[in-house]
Amino acid sequence: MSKCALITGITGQDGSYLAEYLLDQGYEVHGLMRRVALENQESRAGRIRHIAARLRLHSATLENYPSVFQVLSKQRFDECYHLGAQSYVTDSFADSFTTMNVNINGTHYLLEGLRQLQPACRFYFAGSSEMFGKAHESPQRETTPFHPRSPYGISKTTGYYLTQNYREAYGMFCCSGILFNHESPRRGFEFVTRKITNAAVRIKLGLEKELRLGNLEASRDWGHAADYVRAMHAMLQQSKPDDFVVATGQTYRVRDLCELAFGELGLDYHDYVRTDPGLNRPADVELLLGDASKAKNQLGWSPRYSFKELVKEMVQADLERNRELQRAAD
Ligand code: NAP
Ligand code: F7E
Repeated sequence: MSKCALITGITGQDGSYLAEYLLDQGYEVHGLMRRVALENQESRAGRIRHIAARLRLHSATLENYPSVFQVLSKQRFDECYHLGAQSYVTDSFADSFTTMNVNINGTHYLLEGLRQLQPACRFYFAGSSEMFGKAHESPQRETTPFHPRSPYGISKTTGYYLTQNYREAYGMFCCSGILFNHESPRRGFEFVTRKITNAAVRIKLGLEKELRLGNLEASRDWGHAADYVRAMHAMLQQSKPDDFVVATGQTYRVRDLCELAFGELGLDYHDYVRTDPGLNRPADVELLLGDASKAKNQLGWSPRYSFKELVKEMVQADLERNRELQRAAD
C-alpha cells in the first residue's frame, strides 16, 4: 500500500518540489493550504498548478489549533512534512508577532494534534541555518550552539526545541532538518537570489535600469531546493529520529552572486547595482557555511547542483519568463 504524506506549506518553493518528489516515489500526497490560496488557485498556487490534479488539498491555517486538528481528524498520515511558515527574515523584523505566532504556535499545534490523534506519524520540522545566526564556529554543524539574530531565527530555534521535546517526552518520530539557504526558479521574489536574477534579466531586456540591494558582503551557503527535499524525505526513512544539517559546504557573498548572475547575461553588475542602507536589517547574519557530513554519512545525501548551475538555471528561467511576459504585452 502506498504511503500517505501531509505537507504544510505545499504552495511554497520547497512544498512544490517535495510534493513532486513524493508523487514520484508513489506517495499519496496531501497538502495543507490557506483558504485564500485554495479559493484562488490560479493566482496563489502557481507552483503546484502542474500537479494539482494528483494532490489532495485541505483548507487550514497554522494560526489556530482547531484548523489543524480538523485536518488531522479526517485523514491518517504516515509522514508529515511541516514546511509552512512565515519564512522571510526581513518581514520577521517588521511583524515579529505574526512570525512568532505562525512559526512557533503553528508548529506546536501540529505536534500536539499529531500526539493526540496520530502519534505514529513521522514528523519533519523545517529548521534553518538562521538558528546559528551569529555563528560560534565555522563551518556550522549539528552541535554548533544557536545564536539567532532575528525574530524568524528565534521562532525556528523554538520550533526545533519543540520538535526535540515531542521526540524525547512522547517517543514520537520527530526530526529537524537544519537547512541552509536553498533556492530555485520557484524562489519568492523577495529573497536576494531571485531578486538579483530577475532584476539582472529585466535590466538586460531594457525593462529596468538598476537594482537596489542592502548588505552585499553577507555570505551564504546556497544550494538547490530540488536537492534539499531529497534530504527531508531521507530523514523520515531512518530507523531512529535525528536532526541533520543540510548544506553544500561552500559559501559566497551576495556580491559574488551579483557578479555571476549579471555575468551570465554579459553584464557587469558594478554598472547597475546600487546599495541602499534602507535595505539593511536591524541585525544581519554575516556568514553561514554548513558541514553536512552527518547527512552524507547517515543519509547518503549529497547535493547534485553546484552554485554556478543553480544561478544559471535561475537566470535562464527568469529570462524565459520575462520574454513571455513581453510577448504577451505586445
Ligand atoms: P516559502 O516559499 O515562503 O513557503 C512558505 C509556505 O508556508 C507557503 O506555502 C505559505 O502559504 C505557507 N504559510 C505561511 N503562513 C501560513 C499560515 N499561517 N498557515 C498555513 N500556511 C502558511 O518557504 P520555502 O522556501 O518553501 O521554505 C519552506 C520551509 O523551510 C519554511 O518553513 C522555511 O522557513 C524553511 N526554510 C527555508 C529555507 C530556504 O532557504 N528556502 C532554509 C531553511 C528553512 P501561502 O502560499 O498561502 O503563503
Ligand atoms: O537574504 C542580504 C540579506 O532574504 C540573504 C530564508 O529562506 O534562508 C533565507 O533567509 C542575505 C541576507 O535570505 C538584500 O541581508 C542584501 O544577509 O535571501 P535572503 P536569508 O535571510 O538568508 C534561511 C536559511 C531561511 O531559513 C529563510 O527562511 O542577503 N541582502 N540585499 C538582501 N536580502 C534580501 N532579501 N533583499 C535585499 O535586497
